Amino acid sequence: LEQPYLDLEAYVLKNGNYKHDRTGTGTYSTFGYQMRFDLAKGFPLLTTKKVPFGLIKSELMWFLHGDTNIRYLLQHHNHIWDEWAFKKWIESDQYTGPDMADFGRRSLIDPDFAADYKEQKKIFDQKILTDDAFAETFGDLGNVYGSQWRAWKTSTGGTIDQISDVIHTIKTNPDSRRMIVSAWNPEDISSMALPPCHTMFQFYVSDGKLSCQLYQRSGDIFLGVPFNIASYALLTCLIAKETGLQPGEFIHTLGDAHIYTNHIEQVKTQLSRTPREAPRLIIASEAKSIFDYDFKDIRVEGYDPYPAIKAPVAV
Ligand code: THF
Repeated sequence: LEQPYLDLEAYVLKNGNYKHDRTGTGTYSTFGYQMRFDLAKGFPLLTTKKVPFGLIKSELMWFLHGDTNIRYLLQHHNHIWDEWAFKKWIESDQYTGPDMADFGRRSLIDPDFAADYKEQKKIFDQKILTDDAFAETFGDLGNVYGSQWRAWKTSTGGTIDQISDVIHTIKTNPDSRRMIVSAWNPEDISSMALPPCHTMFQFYVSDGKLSCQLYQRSGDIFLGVPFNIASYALLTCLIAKETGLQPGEFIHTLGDAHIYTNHIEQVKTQLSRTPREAPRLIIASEAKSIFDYDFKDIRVEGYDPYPAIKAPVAV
């Protein structure tokens, strides 16, 4: 099931163009690439390295609740968005600690700095969890996915709940060719720390099956893309259940698909492994709606991955 992903890694290793990037790390990249995953054959959580499904679940719940504050993620021991909030904090005039400029890159090359960073990050996380006013100011990432999905701002001062609307259309007019959710709001881009990577997605119903295609403008192949595949596969399965359909395909279309230069060895390790059988997704209870799932209601069964492969995240 994960072969299309391994093919992508191999393709970019072989054919990627060297490119400088925003983060100063450097990447090998290709432009325009598509993968297809048949969700009837299993759940596309990679087996060639351990991918933490719990983090994927809490991130998706966070989006679906329309939440944009990392406090929820921290409460669920999920740190994948920390760097973006931390950046806002250290760049503010309220921050008086040691200089943390360019912390992502410096912590990779300077062990003393890395220790300071870890300490400041711990203080920051603790303040987000315990200080309401602080969390409100520095934990919020602005108009990221949760807000665009559930409360897109209109020019007349209202909001649009794109997720509820698309579920309604799937139920009432499944042949529609307009079942689209957009996270890309041109008005907000200039004020965002990280403009949305998952730009828009579209649903398609045929033969009692629900498919989803994502257009992702930029994909960090080693770290981000495995999360993205599992996350949208989970979203598709949840919406299929909610609308009385079977899961169909997840189609992942990438714009700039890149491997960071400091992930090359990790990619080679992963490609040396033989994929195992994909796990199955279990959605236990009948939640009232897709917005009401409890953590323990959603799990994977039969997941037997190779060990995790550590890699630094570019900020
Ligand atoms: N920034 C970069 N450089 N890559 C991304 O994929 C990315 N994201 C989100 C926001 N900024 C990004 C966050 N998604 C990990 C996974 C997904 C992320 C961010 C980080 C990560 O580090 N995963 C580790 C495990 C982490 C853990 O166990 O805590 C891994 O090995 O998979 C685009 O979605």
